[in-house]
Amino acid sequence: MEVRSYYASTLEAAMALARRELGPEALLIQSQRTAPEWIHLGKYEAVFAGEVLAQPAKPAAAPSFPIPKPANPKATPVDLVGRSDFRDRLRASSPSRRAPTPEPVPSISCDPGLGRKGFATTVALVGPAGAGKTTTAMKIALRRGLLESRTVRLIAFDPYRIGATRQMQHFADLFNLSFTDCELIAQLQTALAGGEAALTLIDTPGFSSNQADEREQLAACLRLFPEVESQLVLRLDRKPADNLVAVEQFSSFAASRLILTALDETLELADVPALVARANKPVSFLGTGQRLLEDIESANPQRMNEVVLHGWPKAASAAA
Ligand SMILES: Nc1nc2c(ncn2[C@@H]2O[C@H](COP(=O)(O)OP(=O)(O)O)[C@@H](O)[C@H]2O)c(=O)[nH]1
Ligand SMILES: [Mg+2]
Repeated sequence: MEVRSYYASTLEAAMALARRELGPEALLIQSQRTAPEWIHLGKYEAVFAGEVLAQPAKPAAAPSFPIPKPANPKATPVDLVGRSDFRDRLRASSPSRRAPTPEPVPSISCDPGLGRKGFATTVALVGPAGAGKTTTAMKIALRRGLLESRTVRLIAFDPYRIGATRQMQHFADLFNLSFTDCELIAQLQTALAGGEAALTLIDTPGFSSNQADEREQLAACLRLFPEVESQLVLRLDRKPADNLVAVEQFSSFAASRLILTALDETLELADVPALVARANKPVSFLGTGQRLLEDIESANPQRMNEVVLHGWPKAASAAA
């Protein structure tokens, strides 16, 4: 696993360079305008993590990540987290730094929490395929785990797609996190019964509509563990009707919060209040892009108000 910076005159070009060298599974950790001392390399920097492909299409035009690489590659993540610009950008992107807007929307309840009271924080991310469960788990692991110096444990359960858990495995390797890959419900049960961390995140598969039995089996397994809180992940660029169906389909998980992703991919957000009302649970987090570091926000009513009224990214610029 390598962490590399790619520089180019546009962000898209920097990302294309990274994908060519690290492949489509590479994780975008951070993107930004290049710091003045590196500006000669390109106006934009994209920091990616991934495996260098055996035969890149072209020799790397990109320099390696501009921090000294330790002899032990496992130490790289610590350096990444310790990088001052990594932390500064996180603070700068924190919603709490943004000017509050006066008009709350009482109809959208928000509760940006994790886990159940009285238990070690253990959260299962459930929802349809492609909703952003895996990405959000990694974002939460970074923001609410590593950067708050909490021990993090990742559990991935996805027996249905070959290689489905590989991306999370890469992520865990990169940041030296405990990772358990479960292919059977029994393995998941054993994993939940043992092991401890301040924050445990369980990534689950996106069941198709003909996998109701498998879905119910997983829900029943999670119910055996009172410490597990399920959060339902829904993608806002889906048809509103499909999200309403998903709310019903995943009802046996008794999710206590909603995570809404892909805010950045749609301007049509007028249905969000109705969706949240139907789900009858507060919104905890908003996914606003693919970048693991910056593209997650804690939900709050004012922010939801802006987003519903002005869409994204208008709301973002209004709040910045
Ligand atoms: N634009 C955008 N893409 C996202 C967001 N969250 C996840 N994605 C992307 O959506 C795709 C599916 O996400 P993934 O986490 O694998 O979904 P899962 O099947 O629910 O685990 C990936 O390409 C992610 O990078 C988001 O908030 N905005
Ligand atoms: Mg996934």
